[in-house]
Amino acid sequence: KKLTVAVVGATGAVGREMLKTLHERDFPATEIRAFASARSAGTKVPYGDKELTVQELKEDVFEGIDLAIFSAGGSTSQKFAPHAAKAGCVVVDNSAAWRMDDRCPLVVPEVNAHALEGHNGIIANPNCSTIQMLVVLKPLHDAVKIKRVVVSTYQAVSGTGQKGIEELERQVRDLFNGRDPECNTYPYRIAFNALPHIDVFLDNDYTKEEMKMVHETVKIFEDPSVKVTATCVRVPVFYCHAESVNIETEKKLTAKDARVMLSQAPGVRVVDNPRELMYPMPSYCVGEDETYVGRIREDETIENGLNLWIVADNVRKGAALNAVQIGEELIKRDLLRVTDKNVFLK
Ligand code: A2P
Ligand code: 11C
Repeated sequence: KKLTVAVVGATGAVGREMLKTLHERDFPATEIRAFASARSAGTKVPYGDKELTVQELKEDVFEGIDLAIFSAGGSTSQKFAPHAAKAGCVVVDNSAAWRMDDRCPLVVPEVNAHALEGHNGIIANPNCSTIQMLVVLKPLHDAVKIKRVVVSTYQAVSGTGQKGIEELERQVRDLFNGRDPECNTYPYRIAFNALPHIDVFLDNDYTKEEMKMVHETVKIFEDPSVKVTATCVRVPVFYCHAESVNIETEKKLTAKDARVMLSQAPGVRVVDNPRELMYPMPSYCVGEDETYVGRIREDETIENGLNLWIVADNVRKGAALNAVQIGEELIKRDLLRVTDKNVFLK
């Protein structure tokens, strides 16, 4: 059966990983098309051992495409996703543009795949730091009900895309060569530094990245009673976000039971053996599909609480892989169609 898939933003850090993931997982596409801005039209991007010629994204390109996976920034998604849906093409969007829109499911397949039922053509991929946290917290929430989450993140520069990766590389090279590093992407040097600032500051003095973790958790868990407070920090790591997560639960769960529960959870890998110095780290998790968790300890300051250390490849499970898994789930559930094509373009 014919199945045409498009990757929008195919020249970017996430777009390239999307093409790699589609190929590696044998996604049942009969044709793959790559789109980016006019700047890169005509250039090539790898797909397995072949290359695809990048086409310019325009409003009318979606005719005949069944699924488009977008990772080309919020404004591109805002503008083009409704045209895709109108043409009958289902969009899985990796930007923040549609996440909190009531018409769009926000999905982590291991957590809330059921939310795909009744989609209207645009499905949102959550923020990377939310995805990895919830893959781990979901089984705990189901078992002992999480009341409150306190999270601090250690986020890789690839979260900013290709330009974040280039900035860290260039600044490290400059510093080792005695040059003053220029700051183009972040307001301060990221090399050998830590910036408590990801995305823009909001009126409440939190950053937008921090508030994404708050609001997306409630939407994905379908549970407004879960309180989340976050501090998001950019660190000089290329790939993989790490998170220190403290949870307070309604019922008691020992660290030992949490380890057993998490070792059976879909998409989760427990690496937690302090005596052997075994714990997850970005260097350990690059290129991996699973979300890693370790340092599981009971919080000794409250009745029912746990501390966890969660690491995942932000470009993979945090973006490309989660989006491709949504595509797989849409096929499995026979949902790769747009019932009402006019929901987003009136
Ligand atoms: P291009 O390479 O042509 O600029 P990253 O997140 O790594 O910065 O990548 C962003 C991706 O989004 C790139 O593939 C980029 O394409 C694409 N992109 C940015 N703006 C647009 C646009 N207006 N239309 C289509 N693609 C865009
Ligand atoms: C980062 N989490 O690490 C961001 C990247 O809302 O999709 C993804 C931003 C978003 O910078």
